[in-house]
Amino acid sequence: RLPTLAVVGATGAVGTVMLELLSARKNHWGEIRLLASPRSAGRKLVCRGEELTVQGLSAEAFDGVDVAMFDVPDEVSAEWAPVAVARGAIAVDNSGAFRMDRDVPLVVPEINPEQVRNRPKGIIANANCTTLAMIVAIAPLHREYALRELVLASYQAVSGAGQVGVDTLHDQLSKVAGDRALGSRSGNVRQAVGDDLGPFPAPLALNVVPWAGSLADSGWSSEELKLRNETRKILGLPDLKVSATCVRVPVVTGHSVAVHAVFGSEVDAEGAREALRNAPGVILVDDPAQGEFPMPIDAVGTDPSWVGRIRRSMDDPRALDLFVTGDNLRKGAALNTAQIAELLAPEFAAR
Ligand code: 2RA
Repeated sequence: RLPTLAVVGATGAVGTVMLELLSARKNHWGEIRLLASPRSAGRKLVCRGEELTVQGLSAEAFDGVDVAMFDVPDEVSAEWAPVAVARGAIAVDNSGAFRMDRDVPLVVPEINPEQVRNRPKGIIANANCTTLAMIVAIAPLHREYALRELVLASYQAVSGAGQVGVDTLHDQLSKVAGDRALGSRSGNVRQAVGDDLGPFPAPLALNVVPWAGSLADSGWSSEELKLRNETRKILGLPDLKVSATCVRVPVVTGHSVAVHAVFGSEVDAEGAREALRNAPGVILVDDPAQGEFPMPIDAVGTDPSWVGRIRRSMDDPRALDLFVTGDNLRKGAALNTAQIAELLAPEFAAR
């Protein structure tokens, strides 16, 4: 039989992309049930060409559900994923609530698909969008050269902060548009943008902000720690050295990462390109002479991680520098969740 799928958080930024993906991908599902906060209950959304009515989140709403995807804030997942499991579902969670739990696998289908079977809590976690953009490109290089260290700088789109992030950037851009004096004198961009900074600590229009997430120990941001911890867990390298600086940039969709990767063996740029050409979930775009680079304006709306600017370090024959871009709402969120759920669907065929 075809399993029943619940999409929790169906009306959010990631949920919206999820409905598009479920409509476009090969169908694995019988009933699809859309769940959201009570204030969205009753809204009508289209999925697989069918109009569906959003139901309010409740324990009973999970009755008969085989797989429940969660695209909601951490605290909502922390409360409701165990409820879904208690009602008989497998939960696939896109929040940060369970990612580092020892009893919850952190799955990227191109890298560790077998781990979906190892789920003592009935929960499988999806990685953070910045980790996902980078890791699909790093894993094939790790297999080739044995990764030892990563030094990362992210360039994160405002949609990572949800629809409110997107609205904030557009509002700010309309306030600064056309004023050619802006940016040439300290303070005037702040004045033009005004006090409404949305979810960001500083204006994003005509600016970059070296901050994403919340303050963690010793000045690191939560986003920087996620990159480190999740990369270690997914690659099974608990001692991997990772230093990251996460930066928010005025891009609507598409997280990018500049990567300096040090390996255990000598690397060469063409060998790295070859490994990436053959890797699942990766597209190689590396022809600077023709102006071909991985960029968010091209990667948005696509499934793979775009990789390019591949160079062997001039100072270390074991190190590569490269640039990766991926759609943070697709592979960074909805697509990876959908791929995990699809790995589970065959379990129900025999029931
Ligand atoms: C962000 N990574 O870009 C976060 C979203 N999960 O803000």
